[in-house]
Amino acid sequence: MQTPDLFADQPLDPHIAIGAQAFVLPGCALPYLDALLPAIDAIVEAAPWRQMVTPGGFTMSVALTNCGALGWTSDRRGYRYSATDPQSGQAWPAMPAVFSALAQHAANLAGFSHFQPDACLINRYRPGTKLSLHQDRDERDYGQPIVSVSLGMPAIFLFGGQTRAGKSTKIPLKHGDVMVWGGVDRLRFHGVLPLEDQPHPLLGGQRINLTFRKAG
Ligand code: MD6
Ligand code: FE
Repeated sequence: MQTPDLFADQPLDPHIAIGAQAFVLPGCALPYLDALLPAIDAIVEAAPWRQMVTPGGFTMSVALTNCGALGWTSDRRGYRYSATDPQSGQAWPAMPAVFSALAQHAANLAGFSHFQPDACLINRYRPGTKLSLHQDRDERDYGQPIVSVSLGMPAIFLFGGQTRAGKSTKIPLKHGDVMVWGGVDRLRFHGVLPLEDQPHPLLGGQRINLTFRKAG
């Protein structure tokens, strides 16, 4: 049962609807930063940034790593989730508690309760790098949402339609913003425009994106 009057004078967690089941949660990650940034450093130490090759033979401009039980990988044979880092043969670093806590909090705010991510893809953008329009369809259950955290330099996120030809909306994302999407918006095309060089006070000349999924 809701008790509307009790919190009537408190501001709601800010959220911007960009689809029926897609939201930007501005600044949602900021309270987690003190724990989040050292945790990212530890993951990168164990599983360093690398640029992967797409099935089409192109090297991605964005560098990536993963944490959690499953990690997203790409090579000439295709895209897949793997329990091990192909570079080391070892399991990916475990998902830190602060990662899961943030992802669950954001999913709850967006109306997806009980989100339990088993994969976190970590992308690193440098000035000039971009991510072409794509769908996220390598996961088993499209009923599960995706939670995406932006850190460091700002970016323009392209939020497209259900087909590649659909019209895209440009969504500015800044340090600490979180996007959550699922349900009817789960397979929307999306991408990131080439990053401008606007160094960030904490993270310098990079944007780091954490994308949480329930992949397996
Ligand atoms: C990025 N994100 O923001 C790339 N995919 O760096 C994605 O490709 C993405 O942010 C699915 C859901 C949210 C995302
Ligand atoms: Fe994606």
